[in-house]
Amino acid sequence: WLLLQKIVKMIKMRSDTALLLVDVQHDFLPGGALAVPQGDEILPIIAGLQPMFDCIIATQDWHPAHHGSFAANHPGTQPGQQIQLEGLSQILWPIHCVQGTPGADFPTTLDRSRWNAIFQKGKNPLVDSYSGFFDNARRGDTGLGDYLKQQGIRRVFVAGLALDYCVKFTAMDAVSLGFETLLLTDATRAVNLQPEDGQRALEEMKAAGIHCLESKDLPHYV
Ligand code: VGL
Ligand code: ZN
Repeated sequence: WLLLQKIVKMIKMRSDTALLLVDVQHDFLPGGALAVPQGDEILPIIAGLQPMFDCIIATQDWHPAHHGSFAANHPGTQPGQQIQLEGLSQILWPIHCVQGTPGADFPTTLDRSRWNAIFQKGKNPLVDSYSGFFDNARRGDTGLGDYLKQQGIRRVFVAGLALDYCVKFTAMDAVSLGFETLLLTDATRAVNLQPEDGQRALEEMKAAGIHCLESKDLPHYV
């Protein structure tokens, strides 16, 4: 038992490190309103990652029913179409992650008791919010950046859904705020409205200084 404890301790990340779980919610999983293909494959991987981290933060897409990113709120439009929303280019989505609905909740297979905080985003109906830090206009701030700094976090590992939207935007904001940012490529999946979107997101992230790795390589980053 002591030996086991020792091994578990050995694979703990340093205390300046956090795991950021982006929008791991029912509506982004198979069967959900905005299902990400193979999104469920990341669940056992995340479950395996969690014990290595003492600081785990989840983000939660949390829209009012009248949110401007929903095609249903713009008569005559379809999901996937692009519009201008308050001067910003906006892709229209199916109704998803409405506050208080089961689709906005987290799967019970994830041990939420080990999460230090949940940051909700997308509450302002006039602007979408892909990133866990700022809205797409970069005006609204969820407080996640200040929270991480207060906790002494300097390095973040990012996982979740979807790679080409909320994961990319969250990781890009993290690196822009000065956090060493690493993407766990096996613990994310892309929507791929266009077939290459996921691949393009990876390239953009690498160009911004985000390091990409697989979970199996985490022991090299303790
Ligand atoms: C997301 C589209 C709309 C995401 C959220 O979590 O990637 N994508 N809202
Ligand atoms: Zn959303």
